Amino acid sequence: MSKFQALDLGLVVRGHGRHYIVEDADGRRFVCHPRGKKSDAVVGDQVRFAEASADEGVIEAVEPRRNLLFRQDEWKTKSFAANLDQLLVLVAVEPVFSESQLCRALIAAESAGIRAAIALNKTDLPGRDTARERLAPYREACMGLTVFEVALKADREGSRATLGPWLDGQRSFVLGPSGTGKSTLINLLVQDAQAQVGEISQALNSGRHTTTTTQWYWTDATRSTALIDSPGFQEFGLRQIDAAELWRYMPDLREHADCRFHNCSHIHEPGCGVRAAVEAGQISASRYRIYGEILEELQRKTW
Ligand SMILES: Nc1nc2c(ncn2[C@@H]2O[C@H](COP(=O)(O)OP(=O)(O)OP(=O)(O)O)[C@@H](O)[C@H]2O)c(=O)[nH]1
Ligand SMILES: [Mg+2]
Ligand SMILES: [Zn+2]
Repeated sequence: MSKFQALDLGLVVRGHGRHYIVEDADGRRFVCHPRGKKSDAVVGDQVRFAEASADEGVIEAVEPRRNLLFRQDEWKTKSFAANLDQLLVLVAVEPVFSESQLCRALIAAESAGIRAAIALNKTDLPGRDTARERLAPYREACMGLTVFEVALKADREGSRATLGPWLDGQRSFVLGPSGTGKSTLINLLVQDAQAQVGEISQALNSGRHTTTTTQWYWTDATRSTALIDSPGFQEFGLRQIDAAELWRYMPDLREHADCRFHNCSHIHEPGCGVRAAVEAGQISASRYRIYGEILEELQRKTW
């Protein structure tokens, strides 16, 4: 029997620098510090912890993870969360989303083995048709993804009905650029969440992120459905991915990677199935362009 088995098992629901909020099986919450200097727990982790008082504890160990969603920029690795069932990438009609960032988030999920869906928010705004068109290559017919359309603030009931069934019973991470409505979604589905929503920073046009920490919310009293709110991201490095493997994490490229050379980079080789599919309009030109950009970035890696 491991020496940790006498300890409480808890779920990390929030991380804040050197301390964590850990929830035990009864829903009690503890402010926990990690034993020793190193703190590598992330939201969604199961941890073994020792109670130090009624509401404080010490994390002794992090249990093995089922998966970990993270990005790796040039200088640092940023873990989003662990042990997820699914990822909801939330984009909006406004601010206009970067397709490159959308691709990157989806690649990170695919390589971590986490299923994903996209939701387009603020469909009450006039740019809706353009945004919808830009998402066409991601829909079921092309890439097998579900693309939801919602107006989390303008049509609360409709949005709840659209997303509710997909989220029900799952642990979903909500990821997206700043200002897309992630916290608005949390507030819609979680009673008393009171996640701060970005009216103020938007009014000042300061470009500041409203949400600054990743946080776990249960939508129901039985704690079977969870939503994880996160700060908007700007950078999304994928340095964890081997350049030669990149295409495997883009399902539309993967589907057509029937190439003459087994180590085809799908950029310049003759007899490339991916390029043929791009020319035939079966792979979107913008997705292929983004593939090339990310590939170049990964090939420039200096280690
Ligand atoms: N027009 C419109 N605005 C919306 C809708 N949903 C949310 N918003 C607004 O979008 C702004 C940003 O919403 P937030 O929920 O704070 O966005 P966020 O993704 O949490 O942003 P960060 O925390 O900075 O990452 C707020 O002003 C919301 O009121 C919608 O359906 N339509
Ligand atoms: Mg937010
Ligand atoms: Zn090829």
